[in-house]
Amino acid sequence: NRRSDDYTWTEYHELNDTQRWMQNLVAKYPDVVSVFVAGRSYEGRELLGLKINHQNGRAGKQSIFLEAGMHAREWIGPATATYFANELLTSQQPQIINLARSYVWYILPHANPDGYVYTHKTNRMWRKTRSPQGNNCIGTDPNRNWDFHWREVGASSDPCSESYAGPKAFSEPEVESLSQYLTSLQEPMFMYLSLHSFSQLLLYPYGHTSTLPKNHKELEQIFNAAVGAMKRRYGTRYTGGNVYDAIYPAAGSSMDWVYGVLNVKYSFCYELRPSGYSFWTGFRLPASQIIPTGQETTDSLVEMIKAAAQI
Ligand code: ING
Ligand code: ZN
Repeated sequence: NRRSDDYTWTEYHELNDTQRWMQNLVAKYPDVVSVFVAGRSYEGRELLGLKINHQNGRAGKQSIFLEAGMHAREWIGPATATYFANELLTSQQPQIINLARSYVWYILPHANPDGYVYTHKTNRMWRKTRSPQGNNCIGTDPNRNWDFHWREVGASSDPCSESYAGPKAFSEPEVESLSQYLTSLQEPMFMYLSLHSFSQLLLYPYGHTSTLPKNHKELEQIFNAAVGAMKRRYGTRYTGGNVYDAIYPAAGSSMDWVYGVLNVKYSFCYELRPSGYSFWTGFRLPASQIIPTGQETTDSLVEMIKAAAQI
């Protein structure tokens, strides 16, 4: 299939290209790949994702859900999600082949498609959704809109704020429908992963309190394996920990909701490359770094999942 082979990781893609790439993968790997629609955005776009499920793999598999693109301007997230999906489908490495066959994979590259389109067409620095709110301001922060300790801390009630939590929990169709979709999945969920950028951090719950989650010892063990593997290939250094202490108080994220409400024991969020604090350059990671980021993040995910499976 020529068109799906045209898709590359040497540039950032528009939403339509990535959605077409996903549809082409179904044609290319009909026994393994299907697409799912986890709802629709405010402007009516599909929340389109890839399901990778090897029928000849193990019986009674658990799922791993990888979400990216919740924040529109964080372009390296979707690029890394599709890179990783491509690895699961094409890698010859035994560890990755094993990973692809051992779980049912759900990969959602664009959890906020309206925002992503807006960053291509109008404002590269857009973060939120695109639904009209009060005071003539647009958008809710979808990573403050989940119904778990909603708006308690680190989330704004000002519709013009970049971290506006929305008028109520699950006010955003993207967030509400994704939560419904997650609830509806048949397989028990082994792990939930959320890709953001930037700062090179690996985060785990919670964002609403400094009290550590019940299985924090396990989470720290998995964290150490994942951060160690991230450094192996290019020396890329990650830090992190629980959201509240490692970055800032932030209630209402997808990671915390999946952990706290769906009771998924292993829920993590990567803040991908680059390191540093420059607002202006941080979201504009050069396209030449997509592949290295994809490689090291794949290394990290392999070790993360291996460490979690050994617990
Ligand atoms: N950072 C995340 C944010 O939503 C985060 C940090 C991750 C908060 C997980 C809560 C839970 O603010 C970026 N860059 O978006
Ligand atoms: Zn983000």
